[in-house]
Amino acid sequence: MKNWVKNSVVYQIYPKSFYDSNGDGIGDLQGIIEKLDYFTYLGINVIWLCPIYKSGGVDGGYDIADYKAIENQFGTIEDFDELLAQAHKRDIRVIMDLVVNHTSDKHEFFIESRKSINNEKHDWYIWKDGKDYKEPSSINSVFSGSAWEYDDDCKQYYLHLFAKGQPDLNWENEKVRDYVYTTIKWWMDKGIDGFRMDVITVLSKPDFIYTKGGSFEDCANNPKLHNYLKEMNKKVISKYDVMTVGEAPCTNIEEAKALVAQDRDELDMIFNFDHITTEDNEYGKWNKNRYSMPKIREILASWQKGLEEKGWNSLFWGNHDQPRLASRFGDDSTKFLLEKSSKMLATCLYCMKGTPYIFQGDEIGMTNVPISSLEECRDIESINAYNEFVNEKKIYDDSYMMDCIALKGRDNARTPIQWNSSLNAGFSKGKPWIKINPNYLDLNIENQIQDKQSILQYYRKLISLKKDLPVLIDGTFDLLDENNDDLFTYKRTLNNHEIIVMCNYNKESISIPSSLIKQINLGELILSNFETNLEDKLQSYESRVYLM
Ligand code: TEU
Ligand code: CA
Repeated sequence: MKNWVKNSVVYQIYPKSFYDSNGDGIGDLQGIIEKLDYFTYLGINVIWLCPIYKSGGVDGGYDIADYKAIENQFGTIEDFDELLAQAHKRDIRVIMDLVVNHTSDKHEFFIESRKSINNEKHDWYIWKDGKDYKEPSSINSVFSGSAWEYDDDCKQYYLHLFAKGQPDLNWENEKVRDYVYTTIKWWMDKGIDGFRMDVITVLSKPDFIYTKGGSFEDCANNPKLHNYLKEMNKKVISKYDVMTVGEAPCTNIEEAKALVAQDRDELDMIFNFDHITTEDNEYGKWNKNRYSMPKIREILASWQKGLEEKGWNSLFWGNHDQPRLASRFGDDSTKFLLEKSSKMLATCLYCMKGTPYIFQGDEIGMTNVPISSLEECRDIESINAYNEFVNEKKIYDDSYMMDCIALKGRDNARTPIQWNSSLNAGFSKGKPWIKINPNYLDLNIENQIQDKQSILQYYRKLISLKKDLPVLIDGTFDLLDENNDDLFTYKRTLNNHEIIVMCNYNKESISIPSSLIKQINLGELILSNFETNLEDKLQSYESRVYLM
């Protein structure tokens, strides 16, 4: 694990919603260039760009039609080169999004592949004959419906774990792997600093998926995955000073160790989702369940311990696929509670061991956006789920499904960044591609730069603390007071340096156990989301960091 990776704080940018420089209502690369100083101001040293490649336009850029061309709406490859140079000038590294489990159906390779079963690109994808005029097996797409789609030209079905417009690549085919490695090399020779790798754990599907069927989970972490990742690392990644983080849904700690342990020569770290899927039920995320802190504490602590010796954790609450952190895990019911809970959640997670990933807008406590009709939705996942649950299976009625989409839909994370209180929150001079959260008039970056007590200013302090204190980088993690249903308390230890972090996950004030009072009285309070701290109580969503 390279030191710069361990000492990094990554900011995830969803370009389409970050900043629009040319007034077409769509965020773009020149817009990111204009805002680079903002990352320096925050203390960010790595930015992760969600896909900016030519795309089929069905899944927010995650359906790539040309891996070496920039989608027109974001700009040109020269704009990208300028962004990279300007970022590097500011000691900001740039990692890109590698989406190679599938391509767009508009990719020239798939256009070739579907022409006929004898086409030389045919087995670059996963084609199977139907069975008695039905799909080859029973497996569902993550975006509703069957994961098989029939093609009239070559009279076969192709697999798509995601949308029809996202045919899965056949990683068994060495030509596919070599093409991916040359693509990675092409981007690394341009000077990028690494990749976030999309659904990297499902590259190798087990054979029964094609005959009997199964689930998305069955496709994760199959044996050949490690061969592919070792090959990718050996042939290209290891030749560069870069970082890799694999998106790894359905991955347990043992499987994670096999992916990120240094001696495995596969990935630097992964995103696992255990702590952000605790509310799921038989209908996945489409419910109104609220999380429980003790459950999340148990999960986060087990990952801290699980990867302590071998491997390295990523630390994230949200991303472009999750609802807004402040609404989902925090309390957005009043400005005061939004501020306190946002600061507490950042403290609780980012003081743990691992690399923090901050999703754009969470540093100012952006909240879920009020969505009342399907017309306001842009995300294929929500739209398809609505049709499945309301129209096809009649599991929910319109209003219940719209409530679930308002709570858990991915559009919540994709509303434009709220820069200031001017037209369109200062995001664009044109009509934005997606609804802007009406709370931008007060909840915006400009206001929070001025306000010393803002969430933004707190994030700046937290980020600099994280980078300044070796105990927060390399210290071990141990839970304290672990059966307390209200307080999440842990310590970090490095030689004789010790940090204690205490977080109240409740709106109500909670008394501090006397055993803890004795301990913290020996320390120095170095960070809190309250200016006055009571001797024996933590106030609403109060967090404290003590240097012992
Ligand atoms: O996400 C993988 C994935 O499983 C997501 O569908 C996510 O877990 C789910 O939407 C949460 O409800 C990656 C990308 O992050 C996502 O944006 C893409 O839609 C997906 O892969 C396909 O590329
Ligand atoms: Ca634009």
